[in-house]
Amino acid sequence: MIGRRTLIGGGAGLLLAGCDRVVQVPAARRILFAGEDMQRGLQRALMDRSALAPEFDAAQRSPFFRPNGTRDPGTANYAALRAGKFADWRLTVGGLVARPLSLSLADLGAMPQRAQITRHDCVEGWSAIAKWQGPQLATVLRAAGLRDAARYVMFTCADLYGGVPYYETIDLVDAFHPQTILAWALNDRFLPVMNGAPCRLRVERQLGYKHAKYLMRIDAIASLAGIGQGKGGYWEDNVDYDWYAGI
Ligand SMILES: Nc1nc2c(c(=O)[nH]1)N[C@H]1C(S)=C(S)[C@@H](COP(=O)(O)O)O[C@H]1N2
Ligand SMILES: [Mo]
Repeated sequence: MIGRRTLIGGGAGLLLAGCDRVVQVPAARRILFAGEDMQRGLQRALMDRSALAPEFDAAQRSPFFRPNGTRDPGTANYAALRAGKFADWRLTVGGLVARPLSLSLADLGAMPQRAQITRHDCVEGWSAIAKWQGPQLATVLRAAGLRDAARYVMFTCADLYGGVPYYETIDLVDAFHPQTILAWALNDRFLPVMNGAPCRLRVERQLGYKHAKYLMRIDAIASLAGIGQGKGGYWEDNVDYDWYAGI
């Protein structure tokens, strides 16, 4: 097992040891923090990414879980699925998997469930606490069987931004994190349309924009390079949000 000590024993350890002095030398600081990739890599190396996000009591839930971003995808396809109470909705699981899947809401509900009361933090500066329920993403990925080359999981949504479906990606550490679920229930009811019906990602160690709503496809992929502008998500590609939005 690679522990925190092993990780900071490498390049990051040097940084930490000389931390006070290093940040006072502008040239050294520029070099050390030159690449955004390096900064992000350092943050990820120092974080215990398997740690659980805090969970709360039922009484601590927010009275209302406000929607943000798309409140209704509004496409003809989504309107038809919605009119049929999502009986015809299927979640396609493909890409670098051994067994592609097509899952109905009933299929998701029949899998082992995880329920969690967590706090959602939006980068725009609001938070809300709610209960989410659904199968762990890990369960679905194991059922599909990731191929060796898989490194990331991509989510494709029903809503369009500039004609293109909202998309997001996470790495396999977050994909297999125990609190990463495909939520179909919010506070013990089916997801409201404004919050991503019929199914949305909850990836509790990351900021709100990573929690893709209106899921249509999940694909195991080898790299972010071929998607959008290559930064791994709609906001990452278009507004410069960080790909790794760990909290
Ligand atoms: N498909 C899709 N997913 C999305 C968004 C969106 O516009 N479309 N907005 C994101 C943002 S910025 C946040 S904060 C949360 C908001 O979730 P909520 O609408 O349930 O509050 O969804 C995220 N997932
Ligand atoms: Mo957000």
